Amino acid sequence: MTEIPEDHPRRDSLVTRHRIEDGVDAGITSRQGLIAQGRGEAYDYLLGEETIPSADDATRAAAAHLLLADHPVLSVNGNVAALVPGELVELADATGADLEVNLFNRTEERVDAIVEHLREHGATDVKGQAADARIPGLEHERAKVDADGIYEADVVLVPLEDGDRAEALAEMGKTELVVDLNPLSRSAQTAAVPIVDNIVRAVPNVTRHARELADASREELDAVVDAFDRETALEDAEQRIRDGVDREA
Ligand code: PTJ
Repeated sequence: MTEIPEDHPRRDSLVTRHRIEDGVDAGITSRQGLIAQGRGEAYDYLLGEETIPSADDATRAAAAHLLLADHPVLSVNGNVAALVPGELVELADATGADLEVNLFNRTEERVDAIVEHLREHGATDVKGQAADARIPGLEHERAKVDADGIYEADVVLVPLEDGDRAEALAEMGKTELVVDLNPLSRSAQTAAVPIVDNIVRAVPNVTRHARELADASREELDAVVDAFDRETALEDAEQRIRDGVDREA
């Protein structure tokens, strides 16, 4: 890999891109993951490559949902595993959530490689290998989930995907927290909490909020959830992308 100078104006973006390339080389990320990363980069560029205020509100609401949940699960695909493996383990620790590998382009080799990769980053228990249940109404491989994981979860964090699983999980009555840089994507549009931000900023941000809220009462957590408005968050992100400025409060 070419050395990227510390002062390169697009350094963060290039480092992130190389992490996806490394993920492909390591058998963690699918080749389609390269294309997904390119789409994400374009939206991130238009968002100003920063966490906009409404995305920060969304991460706080997501943290509150995870802390209120009986059984929260963080779903992990090949892009997410390449970009934020240690950060996901920290979020799971901060919220008591399970980690579960769930892939669109599923192969058992790639599931095993991601489970191993997460273990190398400190995870003790990673679900997704049993795949002994199915999400109703989905024909493709992403329907395969663990019976004691995503299948029975009440709150699921769903980062970077194309939307039909998001819709199917919503139909199962689960609360979905979505991370996606495209506010118009089906998954962002379906989510109870759409976090329109780069996964590399969003996951540490949810962890920070979860730690701040660790001693909050159920009433206080409910108030954080109730104060969040998903439509406003989606409109704010679209406004930032279209006009480069935030909406007036
Ligand atoms: O590992 P697998 O087999 O489960 O496959 C994972 C990918 C991501 C390849 C698969 O789910 C896919 O093809 O997704 P899509 O349809 O390309 O959708 C990815 C969405 O994530 C798009 O809306 C992108 O804008 C968004 N995205 C890409 N990179 C990031 C992102 N959102 C947040 N942070 C990113 N870094």
